[in-house]
Amino acid sequence: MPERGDIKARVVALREQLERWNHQYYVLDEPTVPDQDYDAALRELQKLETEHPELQDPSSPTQRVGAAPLSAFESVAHPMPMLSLDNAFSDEELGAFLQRVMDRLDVESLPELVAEPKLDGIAVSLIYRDGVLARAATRGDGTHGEDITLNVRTIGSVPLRLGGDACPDVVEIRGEIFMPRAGFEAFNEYARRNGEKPFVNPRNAAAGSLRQLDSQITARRPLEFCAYASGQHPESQWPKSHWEVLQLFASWGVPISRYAERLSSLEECVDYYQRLGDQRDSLSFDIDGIVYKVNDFEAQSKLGFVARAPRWSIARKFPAQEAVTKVTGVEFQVGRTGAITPVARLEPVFVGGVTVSNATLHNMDEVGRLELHDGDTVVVRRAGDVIPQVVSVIEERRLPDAALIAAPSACPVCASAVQRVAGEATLRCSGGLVCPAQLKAAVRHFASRRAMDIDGLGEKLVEQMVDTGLVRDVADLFRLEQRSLLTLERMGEKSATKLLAAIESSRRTTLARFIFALGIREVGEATALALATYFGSIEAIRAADLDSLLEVPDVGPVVAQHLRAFFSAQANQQVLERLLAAGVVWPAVSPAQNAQGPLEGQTWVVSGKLESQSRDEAEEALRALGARTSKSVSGKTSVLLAGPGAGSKLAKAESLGVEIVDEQEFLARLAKAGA
Ligand code: 9MJ
Repeated sequence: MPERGDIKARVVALREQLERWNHQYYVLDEPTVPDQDYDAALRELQKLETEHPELQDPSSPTQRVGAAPLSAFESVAHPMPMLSLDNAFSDEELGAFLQRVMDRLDVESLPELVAEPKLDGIAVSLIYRDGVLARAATRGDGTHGEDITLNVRTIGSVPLRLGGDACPDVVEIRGEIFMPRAGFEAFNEYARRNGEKPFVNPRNAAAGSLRQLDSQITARRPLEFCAYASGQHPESQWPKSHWEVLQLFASWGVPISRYAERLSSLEECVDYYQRLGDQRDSLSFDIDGIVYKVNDFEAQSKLGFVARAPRWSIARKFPAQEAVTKVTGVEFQVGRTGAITPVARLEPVFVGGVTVSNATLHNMDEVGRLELHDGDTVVVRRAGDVIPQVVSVIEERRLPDAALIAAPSACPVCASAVQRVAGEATLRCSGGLVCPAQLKAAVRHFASRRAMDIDGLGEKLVEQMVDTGLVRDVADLFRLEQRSLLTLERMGEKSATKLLAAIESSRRTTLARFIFALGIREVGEATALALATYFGSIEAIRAADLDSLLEVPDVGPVVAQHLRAFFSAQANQQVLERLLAAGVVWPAVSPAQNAQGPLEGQTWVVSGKLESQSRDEAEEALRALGARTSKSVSGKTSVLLAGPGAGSKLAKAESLGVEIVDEQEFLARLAKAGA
């Protein structure tokens, strides 16, 4: 039986170890131990605390899993009011604010400012007593908020104990709790699959997660914290500026924004706004503007407050990503695989920096969940380059006799029966390539840049070719003649000659591109590449049975079924024969069955925004070539693929001397590896 003192020492050591790992994982974004080691240490600590209740402690990492549910949140007073910010909606308004600052301070030149992204989450106050998180509260009305300590304890990036050498007896740290976009998407995907209502946006998701009386629910939500201000703090030995406070927080292990910068002119402020605005879409979290703050505390107190906003700070807002408009109708579009997508036609509305007149409704489940009626007033969201979406309906504004939007029973394009696979939300037209909509989409895909790359075969042209019956399947493209092309509208001799030359040169392709171009369900570029690398020939892929298809990295049972279904359909076999007879060729690929992928042994990290594909797709392509992929840069990383906005991962890779490649180089390497 170990001594009680030994047990206590072990408990303390485990807590320190777990908090250190937590900080490395959540704050520094640099995991240092495998999940199993973390879980094993946590379980050991949980066991010791259960066996020795006298050693339990509210700041123990075991508390991060949540506590017993509350019946209500308590109202708590803020030691100092929590302020909101005034807004500026143009450079002129920002300039006027800066001028007022100079006038009030009676100075000729602008004092130093700190600029930081304005996080779109929930403002909170964290009070630490003797370095231990003692209370967390929402902003509420600014003077009183709700005590959400148990919920906030579950958030991994909130230190339960401040690190560093000296921390004050009492200090209040203020900041934002938010849900990163990836966590929001994953959470909503999970909610949709389980028939729960998805959240409208990451901000609502963060608010909803913090509002849980059961902190074990909050513990399962992907929330993060970022500090941006102090509240109550000791008078002596306190920093003289906002910037220094941020550095002090960081030295205690509290996450701060890595985008904060010190600026000293209107030009620099405008430039910062533009730079962050350009990065806005590729950030991993939502921001709705830039906050500028006078850095020096003495200047701040000279400036003081008006109403509930400080005179030393302003929020310059970005264009709103949500707007309210009316649905004028719902159209059902038929995609390449027959999937029928409901699209809302909207009264044009300016949102996310552009005028939007259509928004996706995803599928009929989503329409059902929204209970969308004709003419409904809705909230539309357009974040980044994501397709605009209808996120919610304002029921109070529904017209009295509006009709509920119903699913079509026949394909709106070819009138074939509509099918719905059990367990799938998608409606599908059963017409296959008899359906002009599916055929058009198949031809467009076949000709697209990353497939057969037929230059000049645009959407309008494909439309005409299918409507006039010139093209009945993709193989017909290789039988087009100058004479028949000239019958199409707006097609002159010159364009026809050019198009025929483009079709001619597209015959020489790669096996991977050809497989991708066939448009087999769920066979994207990465899977096509994996199939080409593994089998080496179209004959081998056609002939492969389910078992051998499942041997291919990247191919699971669903994809294997789609492949078998595609290659066993007689119509597809005929098209394939005709394509090969038309002289589609590619350089021989030596089959890699049983051999290693060309990137075997390498670990890649993908970061920042890519032009040609999403990060997930790039990772998939790398894995198909045998590489390992990881989310964080470490000594084990072989190559970092860095797009714009790669940020801290780029800095880390540079400091570790990890090879860094841009997207162009990445595509060149994929091509060399047989893509
Ligand atoms: C946000 N939301 O990111 C402040 N904020 O400072 C930042 N909010 C703030 N600062 C004083 N970065 C009051 C609010």
